[in-house]
Amino acid sequence: MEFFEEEIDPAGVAFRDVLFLMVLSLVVVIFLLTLLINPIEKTDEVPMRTEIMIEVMWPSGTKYDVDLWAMGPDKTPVGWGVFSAGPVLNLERDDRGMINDSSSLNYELITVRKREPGEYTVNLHLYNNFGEPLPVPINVKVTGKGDMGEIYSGEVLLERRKQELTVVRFTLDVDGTLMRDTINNLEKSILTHR
Ligand SMILES: [Ca+2]
Repeated sequence: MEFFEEEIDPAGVAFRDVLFLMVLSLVVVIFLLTLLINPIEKTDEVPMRTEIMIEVMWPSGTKYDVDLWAMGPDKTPVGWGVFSAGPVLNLERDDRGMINDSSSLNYELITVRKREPGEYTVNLHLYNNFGEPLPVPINVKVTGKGDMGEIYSGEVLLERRKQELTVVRFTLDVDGTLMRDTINNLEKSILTHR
């Protein structure tokens, strides 16, 4: 019976309430301290300068819907529907051929705004050729700022609808310097990472 009495003892209940409030306060204080120590990164701190430009262009006035896709060291694909990955990659312009397009220019652009160390992959995807003849020739240019200069420039062919093609891969070292001997075009799918 002693145990039962203790259960309904108002002093014991009050003590538990106080203890609960103390623990709750401690949790709140720890949470606030964590926020102060690790402030949430504000989006306006994303550097707006372009470090690397990835440009693609295909015949003007045609209906092909080509998609440019890129992936940086954080492994988040950037392309149609996924416009930016962290502060690093950003799809600045998507072109859907003739759809919603008052210009006959077919051009897409992804920029890299921060020289994050690691590997970058640049792929093309022929979303739809809309009856236009295949293959479609596409001009790709990857240009780095300053001493980095031209990373890739050339023409590639997409031969069938839904084809994904790796155009170029390159790696930046810990200082953000381009490692020229890493430039290659070994196939690596980005779309499978979506
Ligand atoms: Ca497109």
